[in-house]
Parts: sequence; structure tokens; C-alpha cells
Amino acid sequence: MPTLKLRNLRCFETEDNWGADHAYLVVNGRHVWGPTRINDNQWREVNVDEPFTSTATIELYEKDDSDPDDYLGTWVARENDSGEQRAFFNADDAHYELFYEVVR
Ligand SMILES: [Ca+2]
Ligand SMILES: [Ca+2]
Ligand SMILES: [Ca+2]
Repeated sequence: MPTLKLRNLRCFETEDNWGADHAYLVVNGRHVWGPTRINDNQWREVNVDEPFTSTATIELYEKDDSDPDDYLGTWVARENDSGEQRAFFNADDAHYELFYEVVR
């Protein structure tokens, strides 16, 4: 079974207008990482391994306390992705990149 190895998350622009975002990741419907504070031009280690079959749907969200969490985008990783890959999340005027690898 292939394994999705999530390496690190880079934030170029947060969703929140004031202060840091609280980013979290969901893979195939499962909450796998975060929420973790991250601000513009920062990065965070993720280091999550998630086995999957065929495709893995990665979603990034931003947690808010006083209103619903914000959806920042979806990236689909595939079984035959080879080498280091970069996923982009650009919804809601945010800009994040996630480095990952698929190991078979
Ligand atoms: Ca927000
Ligand atoms: Ca927030
Ligand atoms: Ca919100």
C-alpha cells in the first residue's frame, strides 16, 4: 500500500487578516495534523505518514473560534507521484504550499 508522507507546510499568506492562522490538514476525511499556529513566510514540520489506496485527497483548513473554520483548498496525491511533490492551497485569498512524497 502506498504511503503519503507529508513533510512540511509553508505559509506565504495567511487567511486571517490579523495575526497567525491555525492551520490543520485532513487526508481522505481524517484529521491528521494541527491546528498549528503559522504566519506569513513561516513554515512548520508536518511529518505525518498516511497509507492510502490509489489517491489521497488532502484538504487544508484554518481554524477559527468565533466563526466557522475556513476551507483553504484541496490537492489530490496519486499513487504514481514520484519524488518530492508540492501541493498548492489558494482558496480564500490564502497561499500555502505543502511538500510531500509518495512512497511505495
Ligand atoms: Ca479565519
Ligand atoms: Ca483563525
Ligand atoms: Ca472563518
